[in-house]
Amino acid sequence: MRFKIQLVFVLIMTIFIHSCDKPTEPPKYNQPQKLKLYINEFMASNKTTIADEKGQYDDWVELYNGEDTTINLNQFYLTDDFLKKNKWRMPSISIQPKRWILVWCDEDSSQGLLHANFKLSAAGEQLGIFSEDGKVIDTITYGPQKTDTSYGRFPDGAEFWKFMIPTPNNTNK
Ligand SMILES: [Ca+2]
Ligand SMILES: [Ca+2]
Repeated sequence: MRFKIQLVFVLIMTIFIHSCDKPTEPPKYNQPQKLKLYINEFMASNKTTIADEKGQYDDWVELYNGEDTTINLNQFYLTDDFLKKNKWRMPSISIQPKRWILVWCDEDSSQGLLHANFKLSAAGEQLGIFSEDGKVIDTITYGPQKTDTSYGRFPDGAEFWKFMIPTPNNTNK
């Protein structure tokens, strides 16, 4: 009888200790889905690939909407410095589902809404999209770049990055 009681006690303690060991994770269904807005492709050294509205071969970043719904960019910031998450507030322009948009990185906002206030360093640097409250939407830290070769995700929105034949405003190849 005493043995049985001891056994039950040990069992209860084992279950208790085991349940204490488990890290407390929020239930899966409760986790917010990350917004599928991506830095999809960029060119930090553009000599002949594509010119902006003023005929200038400036740096560019292609964003991609991987969602099934339209995303308005006006609630997000684009930056080349993770310490300045709100460097450039994006304009009130929408990206259709599974489509792209080009942002010129030419430090010349007088040329249009999609002209950021920074350029890209071909030697390598950071690029990030942040929300109004500073949450990470997407980031990349890249190394040295090649002229007229872009660097992008393949396929669109994927984890994998590679140097590629440029496809501004189109699906990555
Ligand atoms: Ca320009
Ligand atoms: Ca592309």
